[in-house]
Amino acid sequence: MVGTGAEVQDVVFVGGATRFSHMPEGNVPEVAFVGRSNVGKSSLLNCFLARRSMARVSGSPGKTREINFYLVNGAFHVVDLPGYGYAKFSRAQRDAWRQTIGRYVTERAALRLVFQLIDARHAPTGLDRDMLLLMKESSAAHVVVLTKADKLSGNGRQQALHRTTRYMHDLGLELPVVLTSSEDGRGRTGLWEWVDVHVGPHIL
Ligand SMILES: Nc1nc2c(ncn2[C@@H]2O[C@H](COP(=O)(O)OP(=O)(O)OP(=O)(O)O)[C@@H](O)[C@H]2O)c(=O)[nH]1
Ligand SMILES: [Mg+2]
Repeated sequence: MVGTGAEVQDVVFVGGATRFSHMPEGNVPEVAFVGRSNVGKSSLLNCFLARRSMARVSGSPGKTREINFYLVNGAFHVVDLPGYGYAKFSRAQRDAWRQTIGRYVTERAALRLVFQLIDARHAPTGLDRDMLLLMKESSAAHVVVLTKADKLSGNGRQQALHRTTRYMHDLGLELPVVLTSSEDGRGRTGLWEWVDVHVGPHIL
């Protein structure tokens, strides 16, 4: 069933928050998508949920401005975070976001799993590195997700996997890496498998 979209019976937009104190209360388990602006978070979230336009996608970076919560199958939240490092935001705005996202990943009790997205075509940036290291302080599981794999050849995809694994090894991290594309659906099953492991198979 996984990979067909049949595992998603129901998706409800719960709301958007700009501050930690405005996030939904309760202990519904959460799975978050984080990464640089324009890396493909909203697109991958739509692919994962098998919904064409649940989350807003844009060609220009900085589209997602709030932390958006979606309730899936009445069982867990999927969380779309604003991208970090959007150059057109002011320094103060970027610092504020960084703080909110940082607080979200380290303090949110319901957070079970973070998918950290990195563009498969590019080496991780300093901000990706900051997030990789910040996640050491989170109790949630952490999976690295390479995006836009459809833009690479088979050889390019292998190189991206090696480069990312080596980069993390140099940081003292051993994290799973999943290669994905929202265009062709590659890796979607892999994401669901990690949700199974960390949120529970009862959701399927
Ligand atoms: N070829 C290809 N393009 C993609 C893929 N995922 C996203 N894109 C494109 O990349 C751009 C940004 O996608 P979004 O999903 O809006 O990215 P985001 O990370 O949510 O961006 P912000 O909300 O601004 O942080 C859009 O033009 C998408 O169509 C993919 O897997 N393959
Ligand atoms: Mg977005």
